[in-house]
Amino acid sequence: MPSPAREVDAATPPRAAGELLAPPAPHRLTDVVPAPAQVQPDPTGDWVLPAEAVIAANADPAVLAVAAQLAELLRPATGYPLPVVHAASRPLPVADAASRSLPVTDTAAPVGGIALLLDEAAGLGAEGYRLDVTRDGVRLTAGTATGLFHGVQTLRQLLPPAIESPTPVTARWALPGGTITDTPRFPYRGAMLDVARHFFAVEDILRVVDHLARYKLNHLHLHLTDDQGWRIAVDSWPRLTAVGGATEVGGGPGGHYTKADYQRIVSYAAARHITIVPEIDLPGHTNSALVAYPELAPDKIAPPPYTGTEVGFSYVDPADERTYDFIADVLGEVAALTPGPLLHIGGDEAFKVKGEVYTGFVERVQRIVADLGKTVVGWHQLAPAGHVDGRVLQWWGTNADDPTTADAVRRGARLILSPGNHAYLDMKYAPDTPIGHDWAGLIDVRKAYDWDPGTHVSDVPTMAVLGVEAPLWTESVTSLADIEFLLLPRLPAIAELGWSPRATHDWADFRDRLAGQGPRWATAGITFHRAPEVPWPNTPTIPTQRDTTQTDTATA
Ligand code: TNX
Repeated sequence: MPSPAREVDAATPPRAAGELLAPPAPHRLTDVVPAPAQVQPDPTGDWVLPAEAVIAANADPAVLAVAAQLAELLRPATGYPLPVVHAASRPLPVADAASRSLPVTDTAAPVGGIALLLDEAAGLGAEGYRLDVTRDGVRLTAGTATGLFHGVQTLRQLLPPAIESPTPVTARWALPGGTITDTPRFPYRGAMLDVARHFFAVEDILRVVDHLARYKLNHLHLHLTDDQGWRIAVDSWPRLTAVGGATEVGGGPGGHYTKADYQRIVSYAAARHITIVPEIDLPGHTNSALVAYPELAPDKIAPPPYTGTEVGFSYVDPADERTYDFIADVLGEVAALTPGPLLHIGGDEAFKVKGEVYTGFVERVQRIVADLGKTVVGWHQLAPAGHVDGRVLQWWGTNADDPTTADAVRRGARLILSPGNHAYLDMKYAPDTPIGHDWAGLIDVRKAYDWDPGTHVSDVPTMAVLGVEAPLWTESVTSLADIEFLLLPRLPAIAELGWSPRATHDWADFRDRLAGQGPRWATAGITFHRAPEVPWPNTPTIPTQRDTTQTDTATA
């Protein structure tokens, strides 16, 4: 497994004195992933973040929270105090005493600072933002705090990669001048993590949330249950986790999330403008539930726990009313913990529940979800079942000619696109990739990038496409480093398909912008795959410890 590329490249010659004196040009305004909708560079507007900069924000709690997040992103590497102040005039009651003595400006766009401003009339929609970098400072404008949050991710990428350093470094914190106006192509942009095949600690999930946030993804789908383990606490059926949660692929100890754990994930994600989509996979992929509650099994006999990687053998009894009590209880408790509107009921690979028995089962479960006030999502195997308001199908096929799904769309379903041969993050990059599958083919970065969610499935109009999702199944994935290795650099490719206008689609351009992310990941200590088709910079940026004899103005 490649480890983060942090080692110092001993072969690099010392830089010439002239090179050190000449300030490096800031990044180009276009060096952003996902590609922004509109970029108007203004070379006369380059700006360098000064040590005394303030972050001014509207006196709206959600905006102030984004301002605080921006400050937290910039403080470790810069070592600057970056106090958050009201854009109006008054300083905030910040705990940090040093910040109270700093001058507070009266203007909405303080000279020498960064302003975060809500402007509902700016026409930027639910998630868009505008970023203006001028010689006087930076102004981020959006109609929502979510838009400002996405703008902060752009701002972060426009600073030198050393901004990712967890400790102070000496750098010229330059931003390229100009204006970015940016809104997403699709409203749903997500990733999925299978925590059932292997269990992952809450901290690992929070770190995945951070990776999603960087690339403006807004949904994290958690595959919470499968044959090998049940991962979410359900008070009314406690053996699901006590018994069903104690296994995983390969015979490891498994684990589960308490309700408090799950709520921690939900609120951490919400603070990053990401919605959790919980999945309870039904009627198949249920061996762990059957081990815990044999009454749900068709033969009422507890199967042995399963720690292999086959699929399609287990199912809850669709002919027993007790099964629907179970489902109503489980979905009720999960819905109550989940503020987001979507509830995923799986539906895939239930090979032993066929025809009308399957569609009848799905229709009943869809009604249970609707009665809970949630919108149902399921894998596209749900397609033949009757429509229910708002229903969303997650398409994971590899043959885009799928009349059954197209027909469900005609009956009102919307689609999330996760084509197995482009978006599946558990597929190997190349034959020698040490982990992952290849049943849907090999997926290198170009394969992940070169498709169009808007036109991918035959006879499905772009209007019916809610967005994209990159699933990561974890049969062969056992650590956070494994997760990151498969996620990066393919997740940004899927993120760009979900966010950027189709007109920006260009492999050569994407490849070059993606290459610029490598030094950021390396500096932040994030594992990634050095995909050979991406021109990664030869020398990863090595954060140098801040030289305290050198002042910021000397380097600026
Ligand atoms: C198919 S994709 C599955 C999963 C496996 C995955 C492995 C889908 C809805 N079902 O159960 O983990 O393949 O790639």
